[in-house]
Amino acid sequence: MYRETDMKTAVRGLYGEDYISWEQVANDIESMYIRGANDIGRMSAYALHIFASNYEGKPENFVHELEQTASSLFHTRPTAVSLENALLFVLNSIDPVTPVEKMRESVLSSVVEFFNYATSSQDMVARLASELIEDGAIIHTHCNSTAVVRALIGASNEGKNITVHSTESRPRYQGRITARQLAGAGIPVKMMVDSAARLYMDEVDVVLVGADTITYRGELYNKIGTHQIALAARDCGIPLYTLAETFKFSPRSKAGEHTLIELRDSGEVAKVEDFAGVEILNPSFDHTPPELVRGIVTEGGIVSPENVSKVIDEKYGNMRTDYFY
Ligand code: RI2
Repeated sequence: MYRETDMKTAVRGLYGEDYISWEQVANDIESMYIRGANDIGRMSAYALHIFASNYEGKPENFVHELEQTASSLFHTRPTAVSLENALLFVLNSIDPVTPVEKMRESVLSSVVEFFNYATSSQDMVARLASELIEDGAIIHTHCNSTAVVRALIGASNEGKNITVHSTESRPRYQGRITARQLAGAGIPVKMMVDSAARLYMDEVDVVLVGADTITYRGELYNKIGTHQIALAARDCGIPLYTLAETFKFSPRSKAGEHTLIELRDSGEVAKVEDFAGVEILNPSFDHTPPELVRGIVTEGGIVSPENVSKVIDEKYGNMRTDYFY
């Protein structure tokens, strides 16, 4: 578990960087140097740790400037609710009528608490998901979910002989990261272009994917291409599970708030100058309906899509969640 005193060391160990400003963290999240829903949650919280540690402004401005900083971080990647929930966790930790030093301490301690919670919940999700994987299974995964990679390596380390199909996940090719990570752990991997998923789905026993946001009605927002893989899985009668720590559940979606799908720069897809007159679309995520999701593996166990609302009500019922709207 991390302590307040070793947060900087922890972050250096995870990302190889010494972050001296919250803006540096925001830039690295936006550029996807820091990526993955769990990581961007932890690091957006850590950005508030840097803000609070360095704050030298007027005491009466602390809350406003903290909220402004959180809002800037919120807009770096709008789809993964892990980022928003991390910021909400910290913002809800302060009592604005207490002295600024007390509020600063609340921010610092809540960041450490969130960091530890995000770490331990990913451990549990990976462990529970590895139990879904049978010896001899072929598993399809998409993009690069740390929770999924850890579950697969865990199953392999338990002696299960598995093979993984990994779709490379254009345009940023996070599925290639997955392929290298699993091959490096000695797991047989077959990597393919995204559009090959259906052709090989007949060989697959189970699909495991990560999650960026799970909505109140159990809809899954994940890397672009996930919905098509879910349709292919249903076509073949194969279950799809998503691995999602509960800070990837969206309290805002209870009010029917639509989850924004991040549209990234067209230049990630192709050289724009080579396609005069062509609109190049680059949505980073899509949304998979709950009926295509067999279960959501959380740190508290497997949740069915229809029960997500209960988890959100229990977890977020007493939190203020309207800071950014
Ligand atoms: P973990 C990633 O998004 C993928 O969509 C992945 O499924 C999800 O975050 C969850 O990742 P991006 O950051 O939290 O690559 O399981 O855009 O690592």
